[in-house]
Amino acid sequence: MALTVSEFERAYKEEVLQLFAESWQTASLDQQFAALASLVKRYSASDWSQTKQAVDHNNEKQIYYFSIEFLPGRMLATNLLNLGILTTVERAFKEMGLNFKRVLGMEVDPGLGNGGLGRLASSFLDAMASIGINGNGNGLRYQTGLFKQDFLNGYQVELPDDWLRNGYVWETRKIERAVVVRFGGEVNLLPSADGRLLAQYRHTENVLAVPYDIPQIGYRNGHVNTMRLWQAEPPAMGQPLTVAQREEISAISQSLYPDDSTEAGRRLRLRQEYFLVSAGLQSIVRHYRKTHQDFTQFAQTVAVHINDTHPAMAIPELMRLLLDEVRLDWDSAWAITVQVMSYTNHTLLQEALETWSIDLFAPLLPRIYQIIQEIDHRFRSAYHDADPALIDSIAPLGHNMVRMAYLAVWGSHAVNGVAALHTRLLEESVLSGWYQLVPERFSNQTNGITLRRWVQLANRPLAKLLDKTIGSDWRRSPLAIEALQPFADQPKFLHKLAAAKLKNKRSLAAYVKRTVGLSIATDAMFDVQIKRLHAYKRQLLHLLRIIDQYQTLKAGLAGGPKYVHIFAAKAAPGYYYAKEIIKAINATADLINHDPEVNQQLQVAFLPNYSVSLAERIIAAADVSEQISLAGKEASGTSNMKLMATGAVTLATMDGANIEIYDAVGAANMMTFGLSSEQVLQHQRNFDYSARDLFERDPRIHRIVSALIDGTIPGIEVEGQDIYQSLIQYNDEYFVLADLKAYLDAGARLDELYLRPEAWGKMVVANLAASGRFSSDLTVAGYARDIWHVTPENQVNRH
Ligand code: 26Y
Repeated sequence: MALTVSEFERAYKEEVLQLFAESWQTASLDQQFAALASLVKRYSASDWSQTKQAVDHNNEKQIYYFSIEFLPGRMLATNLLNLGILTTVERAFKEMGLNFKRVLGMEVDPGLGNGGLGRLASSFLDAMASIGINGNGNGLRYQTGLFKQDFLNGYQVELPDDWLRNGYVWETRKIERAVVVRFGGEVNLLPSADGRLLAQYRHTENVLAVPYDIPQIGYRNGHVNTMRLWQAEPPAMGQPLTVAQREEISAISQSLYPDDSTEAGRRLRLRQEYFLVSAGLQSIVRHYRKTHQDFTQFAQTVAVHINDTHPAMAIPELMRLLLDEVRLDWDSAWAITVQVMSYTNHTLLQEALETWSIDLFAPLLPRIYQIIQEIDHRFRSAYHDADPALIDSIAPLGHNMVRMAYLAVWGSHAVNGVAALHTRLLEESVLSGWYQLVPERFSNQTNGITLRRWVQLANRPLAKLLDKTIGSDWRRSPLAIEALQPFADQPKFLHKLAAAKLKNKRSLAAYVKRTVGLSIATDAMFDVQIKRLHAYKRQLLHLLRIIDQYQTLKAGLAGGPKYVHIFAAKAAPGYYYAKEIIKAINATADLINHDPEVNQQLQVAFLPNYSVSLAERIIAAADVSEQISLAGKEASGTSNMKLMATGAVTLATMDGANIEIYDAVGAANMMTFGLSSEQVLQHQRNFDYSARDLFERDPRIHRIVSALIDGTIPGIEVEGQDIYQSLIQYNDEYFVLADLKAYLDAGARLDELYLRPEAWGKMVVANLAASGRFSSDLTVAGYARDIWHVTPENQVNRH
């Protein structure tokens, strides 16, 4: 939008006055934030309304991205950038003598997700708006988000995230769009006038689903989509409810499950999933009916995307609506459902594949269960010629279980994994039966990231340098950053690049000082591992390298570059082993940071409360990106992309999207090591891996691992023992010791390169130049083409 500095200033001052009866000079930071955000909302309102009108008017297809998690991050800077008024507003704030950065920092960072899957969902919403497709989010408005993490004596403590305390400026409550979601009770199928059975419900628990809409502004294209979050409330009318009943209802959208891989709190979780799906689909169907006579157009105008299996009940729920309310016959309803639905899988971990026991499921969702039984029955009949053992092993209903992934594949026309290796492993293992049956449904859609957020906003020094060096095309066309490649050989440019990095390191160092009181050396290599804490992600492997560096320094054998190791990671509250790793890292950090013999060369900072906004601070300052999961376990990873896109070099196993990064930058610009997923599989099949052998035979490994139990690291008597046992006694499920030697060697090679600034700079440039392909604009363009069958208004091409 067009806006001059003085126009903005006038509007802003008026906004402060109107909202708070306060002069702009005396307004608090909170008020400054609120006034600016409210103005931005106003600026986007007409585009928002026009986008919605155009959709209806032109009968355009809408994508609904159903996800139990969203991690949008702070939205003010993004919205200003996407409206095209960021620099104008910054200039105005400067003129007024106000601190723009601090105002941005007043915004809450909604933690409505655990990690990768939630952040991906939000990045897709940004991308859909930015490439100009009608794509809406459908999620839950959790009253409390993911816990805030603090450390007490090195242990993780979880604090509630009361993110709505001061209201959420971007949302609008749409009570007139509320729908009722029913749980429990009895369903009877009664004959009706049209000769078909009519589902009659009795004694159901009725929950009011109230939508809150949040605008999702596209990048400088006037396109504004909607993220809709549902809140559960007791219905205003009907039977009076007891306090306990009301609480049970509100509990549905009370809190996010702070768990991203293991099963937990089953019943409430199931209620959340159905609530999300039913509310979303009821509102879609209702909207469609307003503008259409019949359902012949439904699959051409609606696509529903299921983000992992948590919303997979969308399949039977859409069937329910089409059968019971629209009154279509089964075959027509099923044909529509399959055309509408598509499903992304995000995990290969067996324990994260969702199943529901029928004992729990059937009484809570009787009609949905009936429909799943029918789906299962018809699936089995459709394949009565096929191998019965195969069919039985992949049918939606298993032994007393609803198998959500299988239901999702059968009810969707498209299924995808999130990186090439992940998709291949899905086809070969987790979903191999399904791949045999319906191979045409499978495709790979490698994840992407919002480069605008990670580069344009979170790495301003780099962004400025890019503008000066190659012009600003890269801001709109991600692949245009390839033009940077020739500068890999220009020492002057490399110098500026290093200066930009140093600036980012200084900002991060100031933050670290402020928050944890540690002064980190800004002339050190910043070696970063940021992601959820999980055994398979192997933060332990990183810790063992740090112990090795410590022991080397203590033995008086210095030599490598100065190091600052930076961790950020939350562990699921019930994940005991992950919490032990946190304690072990913190204890090691404590030891190292306080030892004057080593702390000039080596430091460790574990920053509490990893979140989108903390990631924004860390990533721009990183030199090394640790992506060291056991091969075959990390579906994709996305911090790997964020880090390479902002000038870090990747130290990685051949896992997830690390492989695509490797393909993009080449062997010379990335450091890979360790077992391949095939080798891991082979060891698992042959039972020929012995961690104890490695420990006993390799003196270096022996020395490193012994530090966990011999008192080297004070304060981990229990944790050190447990971790040691997991490696030696229980044979190291994640092959940490198997990869340790290769990891240390790879690290040493990286050290040598780091000590040669030009060699390092070359690698950084190669990474930056190749980063464009990881833009989620391109990823989403792939979904649009292969899965949703819509054409973006703004053309973006991956190839
Ligand atoms: C069933 C339930 C407990 C559950 C809840 C959350 C299961 C899984 C999850 C979340 C999974 C997740 O975040 N997966 C990550 O998705 C990213 C985006 O595709 C990937 O980059 C990352 O490798 C994967 O671990």
